[in-house]
Amino acid sequence: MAALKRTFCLFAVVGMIAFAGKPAQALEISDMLAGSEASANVVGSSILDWVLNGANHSGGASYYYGIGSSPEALISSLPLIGGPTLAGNSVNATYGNGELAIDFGVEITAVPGVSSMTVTMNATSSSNNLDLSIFEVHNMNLSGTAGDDTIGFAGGSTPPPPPQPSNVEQTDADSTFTQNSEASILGGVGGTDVFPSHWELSANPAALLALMTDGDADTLADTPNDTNPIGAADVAHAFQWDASLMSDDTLQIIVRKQLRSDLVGEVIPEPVTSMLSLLGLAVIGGTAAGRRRSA
Ligand SMILES: [Ca+2]
Ligand SMILES: [Ca+2]
Ligand SMILES: [Ca+2]
Repeated sequence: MAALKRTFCLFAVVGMIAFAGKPAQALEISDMLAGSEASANVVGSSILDWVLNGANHSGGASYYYGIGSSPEALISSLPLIGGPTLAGNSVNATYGNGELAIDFGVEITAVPGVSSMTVTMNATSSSNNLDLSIFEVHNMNLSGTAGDDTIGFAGGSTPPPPPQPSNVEQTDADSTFTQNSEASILGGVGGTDVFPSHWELSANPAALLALMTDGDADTLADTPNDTNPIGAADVAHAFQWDASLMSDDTLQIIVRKQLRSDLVGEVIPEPVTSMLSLLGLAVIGGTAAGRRRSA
């Protein structure tokens, strides 16, 4: 029954996406080993869920881009110019237009009790002085329960002011999620930066999402600026990577996520409205006041 409900939800989401003129394919990637299996459904630049041993631990992750003072938009709102290529436990697609091409890839692996997910984005500019921001909004709901999670930056990941933490950890009684990332200009000078430009950890996933869908350009608030955890609550996180690209520069961002849980569950589908909100297709009221990105 749960599987039927889940299928129905996906059809509904795909139908809405097709109606909205977005990429219409929901692609399931999975890794299955003896004693463990993990899977995720990817639609465009959104990852709808993250199932480990039958329990869904994610309310969804979405990836957005912004240029200069233009509003953020889903990466997959750009025209599809390559893929999607589905290869069992990974999917890749390229979205782009005359000034920018973004290769978006997701890979998932599993060993007993642990699933890892890597999201890789390669953004290549076709023009000089392209002020690009890439955003992630990810609402993990560990163990399938949204209200009892705590999130914070792991100690030692906070560099000198302004703090630019990297290692985020979310926990509840049964499961643990960790994430870090790195960004670099491929072939450029300056090496790899493990610290995102901006961040927000929040007990209000809808407010984080609203920043991406409110029609203006935002800069994440850099909160918290310490390692004090937030929760227990329905917590979520957002990161922002900024770069000024010259023609043919490629900004590479690699986001590494790990989920640990011994929970064995039955998949409980997210409400369709929640999925649509995640994809930025629903109208969101009560949005936070816009914070302009600096030029
Ligand atoms: Ca939970
Ligand atoms: Ca915005
Ligand atoms: Ca949550």
